[in-house]
Amino acid sequence: MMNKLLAVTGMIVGLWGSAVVWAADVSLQGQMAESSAGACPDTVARLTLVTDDYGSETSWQLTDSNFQTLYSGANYSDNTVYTEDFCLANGSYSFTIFDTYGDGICCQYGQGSYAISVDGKALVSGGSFGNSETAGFTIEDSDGLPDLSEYYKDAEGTTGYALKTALYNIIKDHSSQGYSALWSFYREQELDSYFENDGSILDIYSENPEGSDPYVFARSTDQCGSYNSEGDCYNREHSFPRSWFGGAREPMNSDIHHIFATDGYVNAKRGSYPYGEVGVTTYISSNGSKLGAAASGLGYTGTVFEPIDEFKGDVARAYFYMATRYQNVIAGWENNTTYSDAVLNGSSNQVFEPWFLNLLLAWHQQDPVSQKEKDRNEAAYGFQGNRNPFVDYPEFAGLIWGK
Ligand SMILES: [Ca+2]
Ligand SMILES: [Ca+2]
Ligand SMILES: [Ca+2]
Ligand SMILES: [Ca+2]
Repeated sequence: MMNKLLAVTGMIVGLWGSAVVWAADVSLQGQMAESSAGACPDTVARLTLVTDDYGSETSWQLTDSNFQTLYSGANYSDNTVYTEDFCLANGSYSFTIFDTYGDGICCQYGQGSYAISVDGKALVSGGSFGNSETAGFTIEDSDGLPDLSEYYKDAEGTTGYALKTALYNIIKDHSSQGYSALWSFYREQELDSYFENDGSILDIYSENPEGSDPYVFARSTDQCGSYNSEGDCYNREHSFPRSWFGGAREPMNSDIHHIFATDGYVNAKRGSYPYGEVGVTTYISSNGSKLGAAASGLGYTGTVFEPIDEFKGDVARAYFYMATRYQNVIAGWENNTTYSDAVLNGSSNQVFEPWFLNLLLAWHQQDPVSQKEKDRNEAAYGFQGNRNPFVDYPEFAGLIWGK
């Protein structure tokens, strides 16, 4: 696809590099719009660029949310109208225009301008700037469904439990690395590059996002081990407790997507209690993770464990992953323990009891996907060969479970 896009850019320069006649441009633009729009499965956005008296000073680029340059242009003639069509999947984009002289393209030496529009409606526009100007915009097409990347193509156009099943088929065949390999993942990947950025283990039960941490774990050397109190060592926390799936059974027991490095002592406090919002706190960790009686109105009465706000969405998306990756077997886990029964409803599609599903969806909304999760998902993909779809496409949760 990149080759074709680059070819389109090159073609425009070739065709119009010396064109100054407006009438000729119009007919060429018409051909260009038809040919590229016809080949675009997504949304066609059109750039209209009018150069000023010094067209050669102007260049631009269009980048996606991963900072990849999708389109670019340069070497323009003076006082000329150019158009170029972009074929864009749903997502966020940045358009940056440059002027090498530093006086923009309007309005001292000509009346230059730029605009990007979809169906004739301008998303961004301008012309008066200095060395450069960046304008962000978002593309959403009319069916309301996300345009999926190559990994997820087989799920394109599906919603509800059909989407969940399509995702299951995409992520189900991961390559389990075994339980001890989790240590090497933590050593290389589960590191604080986001808060203190000190390369220590990033522990969701002790990280204090607003300030310094109560204690810090050196990777490898502070692996558990035995512990008597917080800060002694870190171990491998099955956010989805292993007893719920029947013990140390693979591949669940070693599935990195739901197993986080956490303080051993806090992990033991959490035990296999359901996550939930605490009403009366009986234990609180140094970073504010709580154990206690469920808050009234939660729809569940019993002991629950509440991570801090910063990591609520992280665990919610780990649960969405579990419900999807193991949808072939998860219906059979309900009666493994009292707590699995409290959380699971015995189905392979909805998977969760209503109170718990509402909680997960709320946490998912309140704590959106962070860079830490994106990086971890990418690393997990390298580690075991499958992805957490709910990190890549947060909208999947709503498309599957409503809300
Ligand atoms: Ca830290
Ligand atoms: Ca911190
Ligand atoms: Ca988070
Ligand atoms: Ca149940």
